Amino acid sequence: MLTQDLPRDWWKSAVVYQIYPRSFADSDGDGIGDLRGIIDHLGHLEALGVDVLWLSPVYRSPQDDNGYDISDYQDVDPIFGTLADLDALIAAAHARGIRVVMDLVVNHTSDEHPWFVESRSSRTSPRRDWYYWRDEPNNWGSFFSGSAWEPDEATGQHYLHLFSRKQPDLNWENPEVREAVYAMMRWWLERGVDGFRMDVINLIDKPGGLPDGRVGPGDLWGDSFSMVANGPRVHDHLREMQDRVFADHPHAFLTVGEMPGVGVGQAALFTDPARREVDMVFQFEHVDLDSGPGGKFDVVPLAMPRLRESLMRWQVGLAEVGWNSLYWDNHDQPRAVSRFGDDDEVWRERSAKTLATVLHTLRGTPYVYQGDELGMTNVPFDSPSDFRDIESLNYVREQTAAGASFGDLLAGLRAKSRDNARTPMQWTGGLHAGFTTGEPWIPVPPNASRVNAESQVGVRGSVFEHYRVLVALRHEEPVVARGSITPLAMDHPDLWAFGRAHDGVELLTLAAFGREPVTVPAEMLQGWTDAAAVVTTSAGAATSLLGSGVLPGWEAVVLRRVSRAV
Ligand code: TEU
Repeated sequence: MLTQDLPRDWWKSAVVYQIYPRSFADSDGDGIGDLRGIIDHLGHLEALGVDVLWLSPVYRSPQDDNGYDISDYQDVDPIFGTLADLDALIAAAHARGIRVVMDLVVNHTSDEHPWFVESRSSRTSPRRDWYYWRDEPNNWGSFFSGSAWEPDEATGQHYLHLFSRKQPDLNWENPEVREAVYAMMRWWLERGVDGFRMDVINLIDKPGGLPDGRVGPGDLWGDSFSMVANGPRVHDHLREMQDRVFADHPHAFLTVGEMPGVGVGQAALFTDPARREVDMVFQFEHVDLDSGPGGKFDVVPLAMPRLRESLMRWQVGLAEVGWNSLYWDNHDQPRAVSRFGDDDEVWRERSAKTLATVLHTLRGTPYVYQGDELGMTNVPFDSPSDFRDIESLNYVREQTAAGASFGDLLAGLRAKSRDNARTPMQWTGGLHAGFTTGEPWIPVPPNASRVNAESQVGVRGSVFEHYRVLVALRHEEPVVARGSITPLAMDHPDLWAFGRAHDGVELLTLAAFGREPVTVPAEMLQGWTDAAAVVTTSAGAATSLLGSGVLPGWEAVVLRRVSRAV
């Protein structure tokens, strides 16, 4: 059962599990995941030991962007179930000691939301100024390809949509808009939710006059992103939100802001508890490192040292003030083991466990995206009909219209399409991986016969069991949640190493990135030879490390000792 007398920063020792409802578990055979399916599989989360369930959107939606286009914030879309089902999920999760964080998508609504329907009804509509209308569009491009402006014949003006044309942006300068959002959030808190993940919340403050964006070489549109990201009034809005929504509520909630383009400095401001804005942010630096000048689908090689440099700089940058969200992937990113690990079947499990070991012993709140705990991989997409995601489909349409062939685009899509993360959860090696008795809305990848929960839960040495050990470590060892962080061997090409220390306890995380064995510098292991290996990706790895100072390829070990100093 849940206790409510929590420390304000309870989430520092929490692990969050993200569910993408469309792809988690289908209970009614329509091929699309739903709330009853999640309720039926809460045991999986409880077995993992996670503390929080982050639910991607289940609100009423035309599903143009799979629910990130909301037409009613206070109702559940029938494909996912009913409001009663959601109440049942919240109650069932709470009964298992798991808190529920909802997705708050308020940079934009659906164009089918009554607010927008009224706003577009006439130029003099009382809700006209709830959105951005202009006679002439500026040159901004949408994040999903094409212009960020859609003409409206009826009123002869254009409206702004940074994402799809069915996702018009709300005008947060309008206090009525803000009050409507705060009322909706309070309504969900009354229903028992434990916090919010806030979608692109650092894009809500558009620059006055909406000036054109820079057009780089080969760009079809002006760069809207740098024009709208991290506007100065975002801080004001978040502080007002704290006052208007959370302040007089006895509970301690979790708030995380998704903030593409946020830097370390801004993140420290956004997550400084004294400023009361958000508890943590999702920053994008490490998930953009393999994006070339042509954008996310223009994939460039990414060696571990660049990835390490970025994440360790964020570790050090928020070590004194602020807090990191730790993630390798989510419903918008390709699968971590394929992108940052090695998804060749010989190395897949080891690299999945090694990636998890690094992430879960860093300083911050770790997020597990559904399927990570099984080592699920990217998908060998082949043809345009394999894709479902509006971002990928719009990209193909725009690029082929500009003369590219699908073949030219396939490598980038295989590596970076969001559909890689959206294939059905692989519960069993059976029909449709046990996800549905119907036809799945997106195909189950071919490796489901090998990569599935049934063959891992309770199986010693499996990726799932390794995640269970890591989650337990964060609960049992305060040094993981609260310890200082010391980057080590930052010049080593294949060794990711760092120290944690708290209250006389020290940890040393050592991870070999790559298939070749890694010899750990002897001076780094001085004083650790009789330490306990509290985490190891295999028994052999700990023996080899403590025996000869060598970490086998794609293996990791966490050593624990009590400080000499104490
Ligand atoms: O994502 C915002 C965002 O930055 C991503 O769209 C990102 O740019 C892109 O996926 C990287 O390829 C949030 C949600 O997580 C995403 O699912 C929605 O599509 C988007 O906002 C609009 O709501």
